This record gives sequence, structure tokens and C-alpha cells, in this order.
Amino acid sequence: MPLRPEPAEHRQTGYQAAPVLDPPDALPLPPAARDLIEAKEHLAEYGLCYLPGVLSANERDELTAALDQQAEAERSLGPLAPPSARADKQLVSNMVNKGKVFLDLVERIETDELAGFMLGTNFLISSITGGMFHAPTTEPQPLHRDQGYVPATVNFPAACNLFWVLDDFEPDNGSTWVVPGSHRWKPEYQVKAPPRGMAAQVRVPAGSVFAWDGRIWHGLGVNQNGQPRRSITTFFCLPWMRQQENWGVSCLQEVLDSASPKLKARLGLRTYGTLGGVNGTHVEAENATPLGNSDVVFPRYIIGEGGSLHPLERVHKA
Ligand SMILES: O=C(O)CCC(=O)C(=O)O
Repeated sequence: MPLRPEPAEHRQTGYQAAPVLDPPDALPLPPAARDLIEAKEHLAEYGLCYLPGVLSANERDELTAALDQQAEAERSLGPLAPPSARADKQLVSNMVNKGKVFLDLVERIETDELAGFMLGTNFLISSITGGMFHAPTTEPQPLHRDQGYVPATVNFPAACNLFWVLDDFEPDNGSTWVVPGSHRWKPEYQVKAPPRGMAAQVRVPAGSVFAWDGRIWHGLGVNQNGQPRRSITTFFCLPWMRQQENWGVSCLQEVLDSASPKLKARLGLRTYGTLGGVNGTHVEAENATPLGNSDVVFPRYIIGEGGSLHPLERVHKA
């Protein structure tokens, strides 16, 4: 007998995949999930789920008021306004820096459970974005997969979206088009968008969390009635992937100073194996383990050529 290695389980997360759908058919839309257990079952089967009644009326009002205020402030920045601030569908990006109320979504039980189910316990914030319509639109967004930059042969979720729904998502106000079950298609169907006729438009009540697997084909609908259809999108990824926002540069120091250890870890300030360290002058790190995960402690200086010391500068409020 030639010497051969022993086969072993190699999954990094507890995600349980449903069987491949071959031929690549669309499933019906899932019903509302009754609890987190059912929500996870829907994620495995349909690749998406929505769980109503997650945000209380007060939480929804607070998030809506904070989003409205932020959106208006960014629209008022004149020539400095970010590109989408004056568009009919305004996106408010990098919400990590825009209020604790948005960051609190990351630490909720629903986030731990749903993103953790798809990505394992060490998942990272890839981006946090608010969205609202200011006027009707004419074109739907092309169908796409959020992990379109990951090779199609990757047969597990590498990213996932959790939408915190602040206004009812209805076909008239541009609710999301989705192709349920498309996360279970073979890789050759995960590259080119399927015919639009395979997609269905969701109806998700305000106060829900609406989640999908990064492999699901989907796209924003056409807003016909000019209603705002507001939401906050928390987008997460595996701990060994690049994040959508370059937090290392753009996260304000004030935010890090007041962040809980869990939030810091979600922002990437906990090493994952050998990834994510900040190397510089000596730091006293209480919890550092040679090959395990540990909180990143910023060194006072980065060491340059010839041992020159460069203070580690971080982004502060002006
Ligand atoms: O807002 C939606 O319904 C979907 C948005 C989306 O898929 C995107 O912006 O990439």
C-alpha cells in the first residue's frame, strides 16, 4: 500500500448546507421565520430568511431618526457630499463612524446567530450602510451575488447581508428581487446572472431582520411610489477575507476607544490565526497566544528604516 494521508473534515464553520439544486431551479419565497432556529433553516434551504418583530417600535424610531438626520447632513455637504448623497437612492456608507445606535446592531443576538451560522463565530463587519429612496426610480439593479469576487467553486457562504428593515419592503417601493435557492446551484450557474423571470420580489415588514447568503442572486427593485424604504445593511464576511470598507484607515479612533472587545473583534482588531496583527514597538499584551486569536494592542510606534520610530497615527475627529 502506498503511504497516503488520512481524509478529514475541513469545514471552518458550523454551516450545514442543503443539497445542491440540479437542475438550477428557483424555490418559492420562504414564509416569515418564527424564531432564530427556523430562520437558520430557511437560510440553509432558501439562502434567505426574514424574522419579523426583531426591532421594537422605539428601536425602529431611533434608527430611522438617526438615519434621516445623517442622510440629510451628508446631502448638505455640497461639493464634498459623497457620490450617492444626491441620488434618488441615497446610500449612507461607513456607518461605523456615524452613531452607536448603528453599531449596536452588530452586537445583537440575531447578528451573532444568523451571521455566525453562515460564517462561524469569528466573522467580521465588511461594511455598514444606510439606504433610502428620495424619489421613484426607473431601472432595477442588475441581479448579482454579494460574494461575486469569491471563486464560484467556493460552496459555502463567504459573506452575508443582514438588512434591518425600517419601512415595509413592498414591490411598489422597490423591495429586493431574490432567486431563492440559487446559493445551492452548481458553480457554473453562479457566474452569469440568471434570467430576471426567475427572481421574485420580497415583502418584509418593518422591524424585521432580512438576511441572505452571499451566494444568492438578488438585486434592488424599482421604486414606483417614491416612498423611502429605509434600511440599515450590516454586511459581514469570513475572518480571512478583505472587508468592504478599509476600517484600518477609516474607522475613527474615538469609535475604537469606546468599542467593546466584541465590536473591536468584529472590526478586525482581533487576530485570526496569523492574520490581522499590527507590528511595531514592544507592547504588553496580556492575552496574546502564539498561534491562537488575540486582541490587537496598538504599539506606540511603527519601526521604520534603521530603527526610526514613527508614532502610530489614527484618524481622529477634526
Ligand atoms: O437594497 C436592496 O434591496 C438590495 C441592494 C443590493 O443588493 C446592493 O446594493 O448591492
